[in-house]
Parts: sequence; structure tokens; C-alpha cells
Amino acid sequence: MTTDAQSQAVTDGFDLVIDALKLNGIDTIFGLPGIPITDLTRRAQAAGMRVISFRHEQNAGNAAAIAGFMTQKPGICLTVSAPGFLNGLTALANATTNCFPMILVSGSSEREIVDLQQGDYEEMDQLAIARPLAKAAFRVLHAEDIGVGIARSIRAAVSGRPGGVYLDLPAKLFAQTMDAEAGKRSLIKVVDPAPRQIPAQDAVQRALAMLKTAKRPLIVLGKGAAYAQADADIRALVEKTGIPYLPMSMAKGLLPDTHEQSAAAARSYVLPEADVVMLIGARLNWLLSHGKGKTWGGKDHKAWGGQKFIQIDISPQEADSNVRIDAPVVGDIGSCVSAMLGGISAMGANWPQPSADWLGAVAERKSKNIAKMAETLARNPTPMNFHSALNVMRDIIKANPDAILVNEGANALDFTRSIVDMQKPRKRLDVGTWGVMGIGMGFAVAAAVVSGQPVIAIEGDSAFGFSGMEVETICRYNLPVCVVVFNNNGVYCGTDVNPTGGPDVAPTVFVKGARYDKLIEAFGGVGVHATTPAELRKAVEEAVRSRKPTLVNAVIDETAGTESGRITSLNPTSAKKK
Ligand code: OXT
Ligand code: ADP
Ligand code: MG
Repeated sequence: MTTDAQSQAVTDGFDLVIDALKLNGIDTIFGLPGIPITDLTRRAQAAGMRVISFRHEQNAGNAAAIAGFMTQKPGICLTVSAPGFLNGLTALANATTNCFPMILVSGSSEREIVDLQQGDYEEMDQLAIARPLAKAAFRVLHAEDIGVGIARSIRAAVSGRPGGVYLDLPAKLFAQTMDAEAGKRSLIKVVDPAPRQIPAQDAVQRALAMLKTAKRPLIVLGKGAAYAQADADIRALVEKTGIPYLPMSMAKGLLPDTHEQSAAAARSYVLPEADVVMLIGARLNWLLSHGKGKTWGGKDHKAWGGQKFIQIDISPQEADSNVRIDAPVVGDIGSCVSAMLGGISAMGANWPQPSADWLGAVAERKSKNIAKMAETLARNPTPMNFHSALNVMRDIIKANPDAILVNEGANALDFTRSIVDMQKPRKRLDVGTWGVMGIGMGFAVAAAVVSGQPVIAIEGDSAFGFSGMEVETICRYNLPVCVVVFNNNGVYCGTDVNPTGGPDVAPTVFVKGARYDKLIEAFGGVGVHATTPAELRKAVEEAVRSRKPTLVNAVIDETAGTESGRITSLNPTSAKKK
């Protein structure tokens, strides 16, 4: 005879973690199994979650981070203890830096042994190491606290300025059991995880007054604006004000790059010339030359260029980080932009359009640059250079506006950014705030998994090497990813020589004529060696059409690149290769 106690249903740590994630609408885990989380991956899959297993945790972490950016739900990266955790940490730090919501969930070793430093299996004080690199870091010791641990992690990742969160789950926790009913009750479905933050009316009025009196206004759209998913209102704000706008790299496509108000092709003209600049989800960091110096028309590299700044951002601490912000508007971008629109509508016909002089000057500079670019793109040199290869990629992306473009490298990044137009929001995913190499395959996998759309990854040959083994992952899950390796035999280019004449090649040079296409063939994918624009076009078009995992080794003139692409000046010696 069974007693009541014996027949009582129980649950355990594994199931509680899975149930808590599912309860919060999280249906995908990016990770890499091993002690102590192998069974967590198995049981998550058995419970109907999508578990995408990677070959290296950094790539799983990058996948989680970009999934977070694309969906506004925290992406989950699951790793084993110490080394697996550390492998995931770069992605966690990168997520925090870029304001991407993700949760790095790592198994860890026994607290009693770790804290006494008695040499446990994969011993490491992971929580202490993660804390400075994450927006928040938590550890759960008891099964009944799993619900709270996951709820707090979700809130921390997506509320306010999004970021990376670390959640430490010691091995012992998973095997802990508790009454199933009590377990269920302990879970929390997070209500309103990213509450709207309404801007103060006086802040909105101050910003509008400044914008209204501007003679040469400019709007800068950053990846915060892309993240916010307030696309229609942002477009309405830009169009109603008639102000030229500059998209930061990952904000390209928020309005189509072909929009007549886009000043992307007149960047170096509009930054120093503008008198009032409204930043929407963009920081005045290095990518915007800290809002001062010669880029902004300042006399020397530190001098203020005379612009007044309006900054729309969810973080109240962002204002004044580099130069004075004259009109900070703090709130979520959706609410701020809609409040601004409300103010503008209230003024009706009294809202002034920018002067014809300003718009004309921007248009003139823009059409000059576009004409110059068209000339360069029309050339067809042998071997291919970045321009002739990107002329092809530009057409293909134009014909496939829903495809997602992943992009990393130096020249391969910078040329792609200015040549390939994006037509829809959040379709361009790249190296972001840190200019970090290695995001490529993780981003590509997540983009395909999250969106189901074809993904095209334009990769420098060096950049690709950081995550290249994940082509096996792409083949294993049969993802519609086409990787195009711009192979110029090295970091920046392939022409450096060892000045000593010794047997080692120069540090920036790779094996010449490498066949990256062979790599994907090892896993059953399609490999193509392309030496002409026609071959490149055929291969990528076929990949997009067939949705088969494909890697195109696009041979690029090894002399074509410049040191560090467009950011040569950041090298301490500022040495120019060409
Ligand atoms: O106005 P002007 O005249 O100036 O012209 C501008 C626009 O107006 C114009 N434009 C257009 N013209 C015509 N038509 C259109 N549509 C148009 N659009 C624009 O074009 C120009 C340029 O416009 P842009 O791009 O908007 O402006 P600009 O001035 O470039 O903007 C400034 C920046 C700073 C915003 C921009 O440059 C930017 O976003 N830069 C990002 C740079 C970056 O992040 N680079 C990556 C890091 S480099 C380096 O660190 C690398 N490493 C080291 C390393 C890293 N990073 N990570 C790790 C983990 N380990 C090591 C390595 C190893 S790169 C690298 C590998 C490199 O080798 P690869 O083989 O991978 O790559 P290749 O170089 O290809 O060989
Ligand atoms: P970019 O590199 O494109 O200029 P950054 O990463 O520097 O973009 O800046 C993004 C900014 O957007 C950050 O300061 C962040 O606080 C802000 N942000 C992110 N999401 C939101 C949101 N939903 N509402 C308001 N601001 C946001
Ligand atoms: Mg290269």
C-alpha cells in the first residue's frame, strides 16, 4: 500500500529551471552540454524547448545576445562550469556593452569546496568573476528559489537599459527535489518585464524648443532605436520634422537606406555642420568621436564643435558622458518619440521644416558621394576587390529585403556598411560597440533560428576564423545561412612580409589561397570557390533560393585592404598601409 507521502508528485531543480523559462515565454536555449548541465539540455529538449548546441560557448553566448536584441526577450546561453563559463563570458560582457538582453546560465561546482578552495572539479568563484561584466549577477542555492532567480534575471536583462545577466546554478541545485505543487507555486511569470518609462513633459518641451529653432538640425539613430521596435513612430518623427538623419551601423534600415532624408552618404559633412543634433538610442562614444573634435568641426581633436545635443535614452546617466547634453529626454524610445510626435502635432503647421539651404547642401554632398561610389562599384577588376564583390552583395540584399545581414571584419565590415543598403529594421547585425571579432557564426545561427529568414554573413577571413567551426552547427540544424568569406589572405590584407626575411610569415598574413569552402563540405554543406563577381552572384543567389547551408570563398585582391579599415587612425602609430 502506498502512503500519501510516497505518492506525492515531486519536481526537481532541472524541471523547475525549464518550467520557469517556459512560463516566461522563453522557448530556446543556446548552449553547450557537459557536467553539470547535460541533463538540463536533454530535459529542455524533451519538454519542447529548442536547444541549439554549439561547438564553443562564446558563439552560443553571442547567439543568445543577438536573439535578445532581435526579440526583446532575454536570450539564454547555457554553459558548464569554469572553462565553459569563461568561454561564455566574452559574449556576456559584449552583450552588456551593447545593451543586448541575455542571461548567461552556468552550472557551477560545490560551494563548500569552491569557497574553501579545495580543488573541486572545475573550481571557480564564477559569480564574483561575472559580476563586474554583467548588468546583474545572481546565484540560486535552493530549488524553491529558482522561480525568483529566473524572474529577477529576466527583469534585470530587459528592464531599463538592457544588458547581460549572469545566473549561477550550482550542480547540487539540479538534483534537489520538492513537492511538485509547491514547486509550481514558487515560479513567477514576470508581469511587464520592461515597463514603459514615460519622459517628463518639460524635458520633451525643452527638446522640441531646441529642435524648432535649429538652423541645421540632424537626427542620429542608434541601435537603441532599432532595439526599441518603435519603427513606425520613429519614421513618422523623422518625416514630420523633415530633418536629415544619420543611421548608426545597426540602425541602418530603421528607415530604408534609400530614404531621401538619409544623410549616411554625407556623414563627414553633416556632423561638423549640424547645429542641433538629436540622438535617439545612440551614445556619444568612439563611434561618434565622443561628440567633439575635428569630426564635429572642433579646432583640435578634443575641442567642442559648437553643436547642441538632445539625447533620447532610457539611461539617465548617459547624458553628459562625453559632452554637455542640452536637452536630455529620459525614457523608453517608444514613449519618448511618441511624446515628441504629440508635441509636434500640437503645433500643426507651426512646426518649421529645415531650411532649403541646409537640405540642399546635404543633398548635394550626398549625391556627390553616391555618384563617386557608383563609379567605383561599376569597375570590374581582376582579382575582385571589396567593391566589385560588394556590388553583387548589394543587389542580392536589395532583392531579399527580409534576409538578415551579419557582418564582421575590418575592410569587409566598413565597405559593406557603406555599400550595402538595408531596407528593413534590425536586419543588419554586426560587431557593435566593441568592434569585436567572433560574433559572426553565433549571430548567424541565432538570426536564422529566431527569424526563419535567410541569413547572409559577410565575413573577413580573419573574422570568420574566430567562430568558423560553427559551420558544423549551421549544417547540423540545416539553417538557411550563406557565409561569404572575403578572403584577402589575412588580417586587413595579405601583403605584409616578415622584415627579418625569416621563415615565419608576417603576423597579419594567413595561408595564401586558403579554401574556406572546403570547410563546410566536411559537414555536408555547399562550398563554392568564387573568383569573379558572376561566380559570387550565382553562388549566393542559389544559397538564398535553396536555403541550404553554404560557404562561398570569395577571393579578394590581397592588396585591397587598408590597415584597420576605416579606423586606421586608432592605431597608435596611425600607420597607413596604402
Ligand atoms: O562622408 P565621407 O566622405 O567620410 O564618406 C563616408 C560616407 O559618407 C560614405 N557613405 C556612402 N557613400 C555613398 N553611398 C552610400 N550609400 C554611403 N554610405 C556612406 O562612406 C564613407 C564611410 O561611411 P561610414 O562608414 O558611415 O563612415 P565612417 O567615417 O567610417 O564612420 C566612422 C565609424 C567609426 C562610425 C565607422 O567607421 C564604424 O562604424 N567603424 C566600425 C569599425 C570597427 O568596429 N571595426 C572592427 C574592429 S577593427 C580591429 O579591431 C580588428 N581586429 C582586432 C580584433 C578585434 N576587433 N576583436 C578581437 C576579439 N580580436 C582582435 C581584427 C583581428 S579587425 C580584425 C580582422 C580584420 O581582418 P579580416 O580579414 O576579418 O577583414 P579584412 O579587413 O576585410 O581583411
Ligand atoms: P550605437 O552604437 O548604434 O550608437 P549604442 O549602443 O551606443 O548605439 O547606444 C544605444 C543606446 O540606446 C544606449 O545608451 C541605451 O541606453 C539606449 N537604449 C536601448 N534600448 C532603449 C530603449 N528601449 N529606450 C531608450 N533607450 C534605449
Ligand atoms: Mg582579411
